[in-house]
Formats: sequence, structure tokens, C-alpha cells
Amino acid sequence: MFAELEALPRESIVAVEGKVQRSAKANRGVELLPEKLEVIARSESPLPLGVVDKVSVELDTRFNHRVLDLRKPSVRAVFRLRSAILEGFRRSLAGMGFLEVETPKILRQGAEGGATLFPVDYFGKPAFLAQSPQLYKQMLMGAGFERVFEIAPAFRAEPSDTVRHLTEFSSLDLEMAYIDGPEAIREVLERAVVEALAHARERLSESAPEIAERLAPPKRPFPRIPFAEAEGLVGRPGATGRDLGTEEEKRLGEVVKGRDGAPFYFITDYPTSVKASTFYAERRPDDPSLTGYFDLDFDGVEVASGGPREHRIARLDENIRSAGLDPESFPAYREAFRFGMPPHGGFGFGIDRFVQLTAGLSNIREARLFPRDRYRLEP
Ligand code: AMO
Repeated sequence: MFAELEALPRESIVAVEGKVQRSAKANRGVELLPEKLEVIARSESPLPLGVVDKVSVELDTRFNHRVLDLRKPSVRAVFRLRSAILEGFRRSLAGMGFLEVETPKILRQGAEGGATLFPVDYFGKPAFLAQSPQLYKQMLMGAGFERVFEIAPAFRAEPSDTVRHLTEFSSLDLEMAYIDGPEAIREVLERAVVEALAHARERLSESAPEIAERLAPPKRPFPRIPFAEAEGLVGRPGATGRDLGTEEEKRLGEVVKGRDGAPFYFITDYPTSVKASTFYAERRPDDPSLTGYFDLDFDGVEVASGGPREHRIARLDENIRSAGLDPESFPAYREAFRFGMPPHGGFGFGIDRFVQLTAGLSNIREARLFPRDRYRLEP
């Protein structure tokens, strides 16, 4: 029987029957004396990717053979963490009275800029994959749902090959009505982050203590840093009308960690000039050169962005026009504003980036089972 076992290629699946007895030498204190062996599934050999060897393998090779790669317990642990985090967000948001919804992913028009739209041939008519549920979650505010969230795929034709962009990612989107400025949205977001981390920590404390340890829930409230102050903190001239770049975000993360010891912080009061193409963002009533928009950053990386929306149709039309678009090309969206739309706002939160950062992964692709990027459509 041993000879037969030794000849079997690694990763084959076998059923062994026999006597179990205590053994001081065995890893778990018990050993099995085999009496009957059945080969359930014989593996081919050689393996394209080692499962138990300690050699480090290129990411590309790992993703080419992802099913074998996922057999490694440390790789599979990322998805236990991911599942626990998602469960934590769902519980937290349900606890705050949010309804989970699903909106269409094949759309007539985008909301986040034409450059990253994926076209679809929809029975001969042009359509696009959803870059975000933005317009639909806002329409639901006009439909009388006061608090909704969605966790769903978002698609962006991102040509850039970076460690934090995918062409298909999971977005946690939230929208809430009858708000009085951005603070109400930020409070929901920071509470959801803290509660999701606390839930994941508890959930994994026995089954994966080495991951649970990493999940110390941060203190609330997170620091709030106005955009203009952030520009100063990273040492660049103010009022450039440009968003912070990757390197500037990283520097800000280091400064805030040193100053406040906080891994999570909000960058608030985004200038209108930086959000010019975000037509649905409300310009601040007291100072139209600013919006109430904010980003949530985690260790120098943006994980969420959002703010109060423009709910008055005349101003919305103006914003759409100044973004270089035609209001008439958004008939269904505009209709939701024509018959009584409450003030509202929300955010979009990148699940994959959050899992990447909490698991300490160097590449966002490792946070997805079967990642999609500019070059990868398989597996
Ligand atoms: P935004 O475009 O900033 O906002 O996206 C929100 C969050 O989604 C994540 N994200 C990505 N993750 C992986 N790969 C990508 N290509 C990618 N693009 C974005 C980031 C980001 O912070 N409609 C607004 C949200 C709102 O205002 O409610 C939006 O989509 O973590």
C-alpha cells in the first residue's frame, strides 16, 4: 500500500480506511494505520505549480494556475478574510437601517467618465458595462428608499497597470436621503468600517488567529483633513485644481500616521475644480468653489469616495453641461429628480483594495479569486 501511495502523484485525492491511534511522533498526536486505499482522483504530473513547496512563484504563473494556487492555505485564507469582512459590512449596514439592493450592470450610459467605459453590443444597440451604480442608487432616493447599499461588480476599462486597479472590482455603494451635509455620510462610513473589522476579527479569531491579529479596529472618529490642508501637508502649492497623485497620497498617509497615529482618515472639502467631471456632486451652498466631497484613505491609499449630491434639477443640468455632457442623454436619471427628490448623498467603497490592505497584500489582484486586468481574461 505504501508503494502504491508513493507512486501516486502529489495532489491526488485518496480515501484511506484504517485504525486511528495515539502517537507522540505524529503532528496532531494521532496516526492512521491504513488498511484500505482508494484513489478517488489521480492528479496529472508534473504539477504546473507547486502547492506545498516553499519556492516563490511569479504572480502571473500563480494566476495562470489559480485553482492550484488557491490550494495553498495562506492563499485561501485571504478569501476567508474577504468573506468575513463582507459579512461584517452587511451586518453593520443592516443594523443602521440600510436595505441591500441590486441595480443593472448593462447600461445605456456611464457616470464616471467616458474613458473607462466597456462597450457592449446589446442586440445591435450600443450599451456599456456599469462603472458604478451611481445613477441608479440616486434614482432609488427618488423612489422613496431612504437608505440603500449594494455590493456588486463594477467594470472599468483601466488601461493603467497598477497594483491597485482592476478592470472588474467589487464596489460597496451606499446612498442615504434627508441628509444635512457630508458629516452624516462620513459617520455611517467610519462606523461600517470599524464594525466590519471588529466582526471579521471575531469571526476569524479561532480559525485563523494570525489574520485576526491584524484586524485591530481603528478608533472613531477618524481624522478629517480638508483638501487644502492636505496639499500643504504633502508640500505642494495649493489650488492646483488637481487631485492628489499616488505618491502624494502615500506621503500624506505617512504624515497622518506620524501626527495622529491613525491608519484611516478622511480628506474633506474637495474643490469643485477637482470634481468638475463629477456632475452629480453638489457644489457647496456657502462656497461654490468647494464641494462636500471626501475620500477615505487607508495607509495612504484611497479606499472610498463620496459626498452630498446635487438634488435640484436645474443645478444638476448645469453641472452636466459644464462636464461637457448633454442632460437630455440622461432621461431616466433626470426623471427621478423631476417629481420630488430629497437631499441625499453616499459613497463608493472599493472592497478589493480594502481586502488587499487589511491582508497586507502587495497587489490588489491577490484579493480576488480570478482577477481581471488589461491583459488577463483567463482563468
Ligand atoms: P470612485 O470612482 O472614486 O467613485 O470609486 C470608488 C472606489 O472604488 C474603488 N475603485 C477601484 N478599485 C479597483 N480597481 C479600480 N479600477 C477601481 N476604481 C475605483 C476605489 C475607489 O475609492 N460613484 C462614485 C462613488 C460615489 O460618489 O458614491 C465612484 O465610483 O476604492
